[in-house]
Amino acid sequence: MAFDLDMIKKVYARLGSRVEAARNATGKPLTLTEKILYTHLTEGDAAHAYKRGVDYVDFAPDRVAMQDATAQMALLQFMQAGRPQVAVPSTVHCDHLIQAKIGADTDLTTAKDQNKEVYDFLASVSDKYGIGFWKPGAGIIHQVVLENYAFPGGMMIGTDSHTPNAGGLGMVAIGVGGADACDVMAGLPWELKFPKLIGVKLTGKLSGWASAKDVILVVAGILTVKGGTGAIVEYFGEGARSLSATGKGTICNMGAEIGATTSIFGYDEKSEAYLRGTERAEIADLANTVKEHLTGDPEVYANPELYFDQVIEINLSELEPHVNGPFTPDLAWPISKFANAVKENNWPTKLEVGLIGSCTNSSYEDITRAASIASQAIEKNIKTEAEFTITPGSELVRYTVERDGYLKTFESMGGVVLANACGPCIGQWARHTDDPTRKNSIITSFNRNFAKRQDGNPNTHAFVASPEIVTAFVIAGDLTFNPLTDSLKNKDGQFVKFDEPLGIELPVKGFAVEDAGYQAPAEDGSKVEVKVDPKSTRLQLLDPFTPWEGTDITGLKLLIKAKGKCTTDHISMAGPWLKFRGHLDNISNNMLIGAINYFNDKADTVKNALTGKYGPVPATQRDYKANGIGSIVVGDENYGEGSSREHAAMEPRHLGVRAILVKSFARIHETNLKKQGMLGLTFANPADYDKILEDDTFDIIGLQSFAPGKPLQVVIHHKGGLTDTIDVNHTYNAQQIEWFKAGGALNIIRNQQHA
Ligand code: MIC
Ligand code: SF4
Repeated sequence: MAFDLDMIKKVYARLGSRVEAARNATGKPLTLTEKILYTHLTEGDAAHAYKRGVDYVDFAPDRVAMQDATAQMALLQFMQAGRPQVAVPSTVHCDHLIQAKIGADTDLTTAKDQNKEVYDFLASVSDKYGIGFWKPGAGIIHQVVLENYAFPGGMMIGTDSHTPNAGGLGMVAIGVGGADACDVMAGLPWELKFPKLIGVKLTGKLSGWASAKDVILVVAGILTVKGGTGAIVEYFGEGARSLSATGKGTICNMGAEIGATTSIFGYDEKSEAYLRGTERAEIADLANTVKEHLTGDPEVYANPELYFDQVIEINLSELEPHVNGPFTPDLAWPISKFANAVKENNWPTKLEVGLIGSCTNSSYEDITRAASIASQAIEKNIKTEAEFTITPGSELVRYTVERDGYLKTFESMGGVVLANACGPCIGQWARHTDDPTRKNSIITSFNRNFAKRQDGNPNTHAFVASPEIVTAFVIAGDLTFNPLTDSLKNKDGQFVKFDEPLGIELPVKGFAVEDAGYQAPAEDGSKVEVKVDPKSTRLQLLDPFTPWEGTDITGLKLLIKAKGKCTTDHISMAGPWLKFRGHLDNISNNMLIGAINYFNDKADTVKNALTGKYGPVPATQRDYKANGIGSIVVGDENYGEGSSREHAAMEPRHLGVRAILVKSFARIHETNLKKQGMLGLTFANPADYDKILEDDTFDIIGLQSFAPGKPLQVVIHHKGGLTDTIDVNHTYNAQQIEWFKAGGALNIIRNQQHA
């Protein structure tokens, strides 16, 4: 049995008393989110009422999940912590490193061969430290976690920003960097600023083309990519209870795109059915005994405005399917307005490729709904115009939908089934195109659509929609087509319309699988040896970062002033670079190569203050490092949005950048910077961003009295002798200041170990 029933029993055993204590402490009825958070406080804290968005709080999560692209760094750090075994149940999932090129079988074989060294490393580290290992081909982390480990009322952290997917099954599941995972696996508490709460009340019931995906597409439009920052989004109402558990998972998954800490639904009959359907009846039985604590208090849902910081209401009965994009997931278009938007903005109307699947949308229900559209292409004799790929989320789903004939349906209308992995979603896509300089359109049922994300091509306009809408567009091959209202000409010259999609939530014959792809760790891992070849280009043991020098930091050069959107994809691109995720020095060659230089509007071209010449960002920074000179990076709003990858923080740290100064940060990235001993600072006055000039040098002042809540100063020395002194804010608490001083959180654990 993969899940840990004893652990769940322990959580449920303290649930009631923790809820009671928290009700008394706050003097109020509680949301579901609060109940779970209070249940997972480290011992002794339960009687305190926390200020949302202000107080840092220590939690003890029940589980850790890591995917292969981030697990390498997480485990390289864990190996330095000096512990014999992980302190909480943990798993590794091999999903990100499989490139989609030809089709599932060939691609998987190629991946196993090309990534052998990394897979062997992950498998042996897992074996040694007691970590469950999901082999390549087993599926995408979030789908596998939902099917096997997520449980109502639990708390999990995962080294991937879409970890919140498990919120669909009532778990507080939060994306973090590898250093955070390392702490939790080492048995240390995990801290988080007590989140604000956004309530989303769902009324009515979905029908026709509208799906769970459209709920989050609409929410993304309302809240934007920053709107969920610092908040947990809790969904409730009769509409919430009408959604399948996997539909709920889709909504929580893509909550990452609005920057939310996580999203969650309460336990209900749909959750119970899903637990039973995935062979976890014991968990359903247990959950039923504490049901009233696995949802918010009735008073809260009756008057949500009194208990949430913000409330949004959506009527599912009136919900229109949406298409979001291009280039950002929060540009939301109702399908009835989309054709016009495409024409007005001059986006390429011809659809070249449609892609369904990914961790967001690859449930049995998703596949059946998409297949019900695909089968109409065959029945109604319509030619499929665009290319079509399908990535199942897990071997369990893949095996079952193959058995039930759905993969065949896709294949017979021209679809290609890819390996159970991230593939095109993370740029692991060898897309064949005749001319990459041509503006072109693709549509996916994934979650992210930043420039270059899927195929590395800045000319690709990527849109996001539900799998059934994607499938209809693939058949039409035209983005100005509205599948709800328009007709298509079939091969017989007749005009035909699509019928509404039909889906099946859970397989009537049950799920089936031959080999789910799980490998349990050794009972006693002490004899297992983990080898890293010193000549490897893919893995490199970590050297500790140097501690703070104890003085103000002066004479810093400006590495880059980034303009506009600067996501983790801009800071540490994925795709071809994924292969270096376990080798800090090699992956540092991608540092900030996607960021746009404010002064020349170009990517990867910055002025080297030592030579006056323009060159690539990583090479320029290596030159500063070689000369013993530090630097700073300046950025705009929501810097570091997107992924949890801590490489985006470790690379600048490794190459000698001392501070990142921006208008605002995305949560995970800000924490990652702190963990690695970097200074993550924000302009007290955002307009001061405009004061930063290309030839400036910087001093960071006030570090000797670095204290929580107290701004620091940055002196900007302009060319010609003028200076500006500006206030910069930070959110470091006392503990995080210690991380900075020690040169990174890991140095503290390591020192404790050697003490
Ligand atoms: C993503 O969707 O961007 C990823 C790839 O899953 C990342 C993790 C990574 O960069 O490895 C995420 O979302 O955290
Ligand atoms: Fe993988 Fe894409 Fe999901 Fe990230 S969003 S875990 S890359 S499928």
